[in-house]
Amino acid sequence: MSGSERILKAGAQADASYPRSAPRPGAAFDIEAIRRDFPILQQSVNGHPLVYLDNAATTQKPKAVVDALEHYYTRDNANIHRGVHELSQRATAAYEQAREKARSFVNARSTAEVLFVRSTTEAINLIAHSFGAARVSAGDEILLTRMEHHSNIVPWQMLCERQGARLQVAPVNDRGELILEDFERLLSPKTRLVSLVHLSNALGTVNPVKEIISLAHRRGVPVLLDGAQAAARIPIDVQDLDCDFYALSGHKLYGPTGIGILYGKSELLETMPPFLGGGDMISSVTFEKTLYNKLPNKFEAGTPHVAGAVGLGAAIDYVRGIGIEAIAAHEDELLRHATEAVSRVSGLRIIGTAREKAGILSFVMDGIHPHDIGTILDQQGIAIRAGHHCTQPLMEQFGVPATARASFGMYNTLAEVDALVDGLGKVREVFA
Ligand code: C6P
Repeated sequence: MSGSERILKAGAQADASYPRSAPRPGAAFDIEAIRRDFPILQQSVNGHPLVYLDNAATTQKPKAVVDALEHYYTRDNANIHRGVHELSQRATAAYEQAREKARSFVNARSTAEVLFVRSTTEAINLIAHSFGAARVSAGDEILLTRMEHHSNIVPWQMLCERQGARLQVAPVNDRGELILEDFERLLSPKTRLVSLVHLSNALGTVNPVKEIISLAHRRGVPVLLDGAQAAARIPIDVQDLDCDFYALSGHKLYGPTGIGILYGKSELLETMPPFLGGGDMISSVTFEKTLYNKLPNKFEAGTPHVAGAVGLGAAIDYVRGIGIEAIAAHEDELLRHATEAVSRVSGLRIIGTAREKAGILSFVMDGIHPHDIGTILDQQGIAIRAGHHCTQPLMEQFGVPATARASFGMYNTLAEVDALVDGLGKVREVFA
């Protein structure tokens, strides 16, 4: 039994009274009903109905999530795992119930393998520190790919500096696909870990992660997947993937900011030292020696983001109510339609044309800076992102400093894609 399961069983039962405005599993994909669940979408921006196409940066939150946060703060708020009083028992139960939802969402074997963290960024830093300290020495190698987000580059560079290890980087081709033969060639007896993105935030490429994991495991190398973009678009089954670590951020999964999930195989987490020291991660402390708590608490020092976990639990309920497969199919249709339509805009080049793509469309326009594209679209109420998307090495490969990026969510419509394409026509006119 994990530390948190023990605490929950000794304490209050999970509160069944949390608001449940999530749709029923299996309900038909009703885009208008979904849109009504997101209050923020019902507004005008710069005199136009808001068209929110910046979902890779962060998603909007359904009312179910906002209600769960309100319910928690107006009824249950207390510190967890500590108090004997009613509110603390309720808050603990709500937090651990959210952990069980997270476990089920990624299909981990046990809640002991599911850590709450702040974000994908924190999850990767945790592994770089903790796994890095236990398993990486001078001369060892960490294998990444060229399409990584800075969050999956910088922590490894910092680790390499600390330990005297080296980064290896697997290349991508001109479509933005990982070159598997090169990846395989770079797996060496010195490789201690492979860390790669499941779904690229800058290109939309979906990596063949199962194949990659099996290549790495044949050489005894564990694999961390950065699932920041995949979590809301691809069903995750960590047991089927057999990945060793999986990181995701709640705010990209229709949940709150400041909360994320790190899955890790218990046999690895058990052998890794804690990341942060403090309250809740110990079983006993003397000035001579500290004994650490069981998993997952060993990796959750201090008061966690209880409300964030509760909100993320509500987001998971909501997303599962709609169905990840249904969301993926809807976003595929939006992406297909958008790809065809923008291809007719003169002077527009799509960056990232992988055969396996999801949810994200990056592009540049001849002679127009992506920031200007973003600004002119904003004047029409259309929110996209322009920049390097924290993937500067990838931008360098494509010979651009930045791209414009439209990224889809479950509530976007084909009409919104058409509004984007019309908007790009106006961008062209302004710069004609
Ligand atoms: N990408 C975007 O593309 P945090 O900030 O920790 O929640 O997520 C970091 C992160 C890690 N990996 C990938 C693949 C990501 O896309 C992101 C965040 C955002 O707009 C912000 S740069």
